[in-house]
Amino acid sequence: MTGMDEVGRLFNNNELIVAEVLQSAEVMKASVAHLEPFMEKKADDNGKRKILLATVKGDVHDIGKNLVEIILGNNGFKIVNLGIKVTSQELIEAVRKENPDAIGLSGLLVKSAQQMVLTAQDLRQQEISIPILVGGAALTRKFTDTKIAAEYEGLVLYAKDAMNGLELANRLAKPEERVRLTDEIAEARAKKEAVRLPERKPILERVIDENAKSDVRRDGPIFTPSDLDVHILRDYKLSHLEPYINMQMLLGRHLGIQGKVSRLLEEKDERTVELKEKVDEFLVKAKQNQVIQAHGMYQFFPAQADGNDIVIYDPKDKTTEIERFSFPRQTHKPFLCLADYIRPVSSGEIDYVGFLAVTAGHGVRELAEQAKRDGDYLYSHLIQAAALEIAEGFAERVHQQMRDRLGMPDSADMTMEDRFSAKYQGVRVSFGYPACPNLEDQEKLFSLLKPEKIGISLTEGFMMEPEASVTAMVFAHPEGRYFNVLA
Ligand code: B12
Repeated sequence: MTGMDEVGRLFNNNELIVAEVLQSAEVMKASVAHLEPFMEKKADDNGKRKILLATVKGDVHDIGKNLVEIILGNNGFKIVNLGIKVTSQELIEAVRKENPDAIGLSGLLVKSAQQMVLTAQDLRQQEISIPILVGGAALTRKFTDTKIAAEYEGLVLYAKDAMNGLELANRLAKPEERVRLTDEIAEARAKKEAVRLPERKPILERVIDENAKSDVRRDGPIFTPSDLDVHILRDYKLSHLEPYINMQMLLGRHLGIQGKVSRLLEEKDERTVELKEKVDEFLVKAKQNQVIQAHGMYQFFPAQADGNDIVIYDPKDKTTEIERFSFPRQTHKPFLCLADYIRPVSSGEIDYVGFLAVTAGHGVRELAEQAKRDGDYLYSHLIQAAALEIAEGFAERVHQQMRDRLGMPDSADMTMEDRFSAKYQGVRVSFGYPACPNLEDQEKLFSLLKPEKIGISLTEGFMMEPEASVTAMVFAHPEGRYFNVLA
């Protein structure tokens, strides 16, 4: 079996493991190099197989786009990777220069999906109509069909993951399949159009009951932090973060193991154990060579609730308003709003909220790029995936320290599993997630905490650079929990 056949087999296998594909792509490197002249020729001859890949303006998401690059690149497509934060202008220039057969657009956030609509408009204005493949965590088929495709002359295809992207790209490359694909898409969209349900009203347009109130207790004890100083945790030891890495996310979501990772490890499932060993090897290497640099910070602020707002006061005098967050309230029972977790202004008592920012992403992009150039695809993906999950683990760790400072430490028998399931007192929410969906609030958090001090910056799309970064707001309220204001 040739390397190419081997990858083909894995792609056709429903039980596919991302890591296996990447390893097999490594095995293939030699044969691909051998085939390259042929592929280039094919690309130049009929111009069918060149794809421009870009993460849209304002977005630094790299890992998803890179997976697509590796997988398509090892399947005979010539990929021109334009990188992250690519503006329409840069894309248009690249289309003119490279004359590709398709464009692949990636983005992590809802804002990036909206940016794809603008990008499609800009391309159309320049009379570009080659097919566009779009993908990203916050993107949906519906948004693609109703919003992005509506602004473009050519085909716009939604890829739910990299394998699906490959399948679509393969179909686009075959003229008769391309016609069939175009027909299928048109038919599916027409069908949906015919049975279209009335659109749900956006959250702000829904009728809001002014008197809606949750039952959250407003007069319980106040948890006062030990200080209101800025705490900076530079070069945090990876060995201290290791227990906080969620292996279900790393091995499951990022490396493609299906099922409960802890159970599979207990049962000594061969593939899971093998991959876990690879992760462990990576972590040993990362600790020795400081491959991952983890920096974090947190601070508590005096605060009060004013209706659905949370007012933040200057830590020095606890009376001067320095920031104000407005949070949406659920339009259905139990009518929760984050402001309910803080003492109201009317109580006359000062309460507290905390903010944190962490990153584990410095230098990761460069290392992943290098590994990709060396043909070490699994390592390239692993370093990015590990950095993302280390950042999330670091947020968990910092949150635990903050609970200690609030005088409400976890019980001695709390397991990491319990922490991942948020079975501690209080709640940690991140802007952009369902209880506080307004990503623009990142700007306010940045003005309060100044995560630039640990090397995190905010893009025009309100995304943090480096990619492996997390921010959060921390509440001590015993009833604090996750909820969704959009549902
Ligand atoms: C893991 C995760 C994280 C990780 C890693 C993020 C990352 N870069 O992947 C960490 C912890 C770092 C993180 C951070 C944040 N996150 Co987050 N995260 C997720 C989660 C749970 C999964 C994302 C994931 O699978 N990533 C792995 C990559 C490989 O997957 P992917 O990008 O989807 O790419 C695949 C496909 O989409 C497709 N694809 C992608 N691009 C392309 C392009 C082409 C051409 C093709 C063919 C295919 C394709 O192929 C890829 C491989 O199969 C999602 C929710 C979800 N269920 O999707 C939320 C989610 C993306 N996060 C969200 C948010 C809000 C954040 C933060 C802003 C929170 C915060 N305040 O800190 C930050 C932003 C980070 C930053 N740098 O600014 C929101 C975004 C919503 C919004 N309002 O925009 C989501 C949707 C959760 C939610 N339901 O609200 N997050």
